[in-house]
Amino acid sequence: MAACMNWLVLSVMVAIAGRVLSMPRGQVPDVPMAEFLTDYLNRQQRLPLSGPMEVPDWPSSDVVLGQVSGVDVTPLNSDVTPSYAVVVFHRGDKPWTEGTFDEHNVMPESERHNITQDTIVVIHPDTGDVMESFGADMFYVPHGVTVDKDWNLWLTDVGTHQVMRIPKKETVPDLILGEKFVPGNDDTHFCKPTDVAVANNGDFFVSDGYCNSRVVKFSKEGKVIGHFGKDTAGEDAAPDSPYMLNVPHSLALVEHLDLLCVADRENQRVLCYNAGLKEPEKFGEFNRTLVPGREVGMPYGIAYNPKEDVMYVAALLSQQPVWSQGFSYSPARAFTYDMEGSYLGGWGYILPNEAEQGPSIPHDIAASPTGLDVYMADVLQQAVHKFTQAPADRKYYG
Ligand SMILES: [Ca+2]
Repeated sequence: MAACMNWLVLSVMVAIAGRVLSMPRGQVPDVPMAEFLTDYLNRQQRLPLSGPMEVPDWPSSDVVLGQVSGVDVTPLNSDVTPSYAVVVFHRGDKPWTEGTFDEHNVMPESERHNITQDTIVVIHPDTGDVMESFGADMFYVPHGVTVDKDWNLWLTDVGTHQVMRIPKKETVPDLILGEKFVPGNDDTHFCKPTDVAVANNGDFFVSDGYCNSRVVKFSKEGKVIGHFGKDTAGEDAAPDSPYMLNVPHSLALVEHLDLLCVADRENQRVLCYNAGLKEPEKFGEFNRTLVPGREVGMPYGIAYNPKEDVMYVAALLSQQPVWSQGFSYSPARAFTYDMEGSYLGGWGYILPNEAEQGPSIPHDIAASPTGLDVYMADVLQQAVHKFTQAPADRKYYG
């Protein structure tokens, strides 16, 4: 087993080293955070490389996406085929660029034209074909997508600073939170909200976001219950405090533990708090560190797999294969942790064909309700990837 894993690492390294070695010296990417990288490489050599393997040629070639910011899956329905579907949220022909916001986090008038393509694409988990698409002329800067147990879609638009709910089989929202184009930090305003997590009892949580540093809890009816989190850059900042956040970017609920886990992206850690579903008065109490600071880079997306009782973390170590110890090394983009915070392995390597297409940012991740498959959105590659643990589909690259 270990030999096989070493072979995998070597194959990936050699494949990408070959490409980078053929590049002019000036194009060889700089080593970011050299010390961190050495530690990272050591850990990857020490620990088993295990995790889902990428399924090639998924989705089908007729799936054309812009920047893919979000991915989630529908609940399981074993009575139909497929038993679940993959939902992707993307930015069509309108990427988030430097000019999208002014210095006050407001979209200038000149930027306020919404995306004319269907921003929500539902994909068949097996064939990779488009099953359905909608969401044209509704969104400005798509970000997070979450499907709840009743098949409602929860979407965040960082452009409008709003959170929307679209009911099952509908294409227009029945709930909109936040004031359109107006950033703020109170019960009726967000500032570039990133993600939503929905509990089985209907309570929901919003990570808010790029310019606020808080997580807000709402009742089923959309009434604010409470919030936690302060800005790391604030006056009373204590950078190591678990209550100081810097871009809470993704949420994952682990209901049987009554935990809400938060990808604290710029602090490069994943922390879990009491979700207050069983004991409401404890909402927001820090409970545990799942991924310690700087262990795997910036966590963009997190997803809990209840069948395996593990958390998947999509994180960015570097946008490029990195150069170290005479090799170009393509970092893993996804990691598995158990709920005690033990590192179980890295996976989701940038493959040579992807590396040729330019930088990669793993922006969101979702675990299938079967517990077998994992989907990862890559915002820069404008792609969604499928990974699987089903042995028959396993494929090693080299
Ligand atoms: Ca998501």
